[in-house]
Amino acid sequence: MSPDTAMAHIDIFAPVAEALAAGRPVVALESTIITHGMPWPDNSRMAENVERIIAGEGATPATIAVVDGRIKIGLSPAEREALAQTQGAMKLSRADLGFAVAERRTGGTTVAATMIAAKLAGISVFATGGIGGVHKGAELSFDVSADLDELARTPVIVVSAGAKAILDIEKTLEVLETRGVPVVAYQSDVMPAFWSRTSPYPAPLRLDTAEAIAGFFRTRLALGLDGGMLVANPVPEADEIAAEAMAVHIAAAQKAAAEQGVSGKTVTPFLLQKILELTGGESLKTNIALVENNARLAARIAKAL
Ligand code: PSU
Ligand code: MN
Repeated sequence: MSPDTAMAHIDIFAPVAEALAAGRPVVALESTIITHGMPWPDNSRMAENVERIIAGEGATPATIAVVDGRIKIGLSPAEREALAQTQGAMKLSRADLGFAVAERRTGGTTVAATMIAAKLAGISVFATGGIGGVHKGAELSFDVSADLDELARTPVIVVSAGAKAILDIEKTLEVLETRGVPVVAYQSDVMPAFWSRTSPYPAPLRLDTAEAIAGFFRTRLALGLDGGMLVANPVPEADEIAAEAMAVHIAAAQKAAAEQGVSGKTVTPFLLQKILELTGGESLKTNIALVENNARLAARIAKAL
């Protein structure tokens, strides 16, 4: 049998390969947000804008996905558009990334799977919307995202707007602390709550510049502390939805999910879609704004590294 190495399954888009070879800053982007997080054509426009923002900051964007069994590190505009319109794409995490490769499937990579792929390609900074975490009611459902374990084991900086407010933010912070994952709020003393800038929960750590975040990451590597770190970047004020308003919609979406018996991987996409309907599209506008905001900060961190 010929040796079957990771690189045999990976295609690095030429501009990304060039940037990596030259040691220029690269920012990874996930694709579950494209395949499962937003409807077409907003998902496509979002994906394009986010790449443009990263390029505008002087870094190279690398949207990561699995297409017909190939792990793509960076997509061409045509590939990105095709993915945005793919029906029935898988939602890939650590458990099924290898399955999609072996079975030549197509899927969006979650935070966990994107971290794995970014690390294989030598990319240290990754921008998303919100990470997965501990779901409300997890004491009964055991629904805890694999994103949290991945943050604990894979050395990538994940720039997010916190944990999605559909989650139990307090329990999510507890699990991250247990697993030794640093959670750094950017220019804030409290954890942001995805669509809202604030939550009742104090930020475990705070840093105010991209340089300081890069310095912290380097120090952890020097100390041999493995695993990644989570940066929580509050959505811009102009785009936020007040936490009290969101709480009503989140509760209604959760009730609908329970009534319809939604479970497992479909929970997060179901809740996001329901909340989009309940807010008349406002939640989607905010979601797009916060991803763009995270992309900007991620590019600055990548440059500082
Ligand atoms: N952020 C968004 N929209 C999304 C997601 C994040 O703004 O759809 C995705 C991410 O890919 C994250 C996943 O990893 O939701 C979490 O899913 P789960 O709760 O099933 O682990
Ligand atoms: Mn889950």
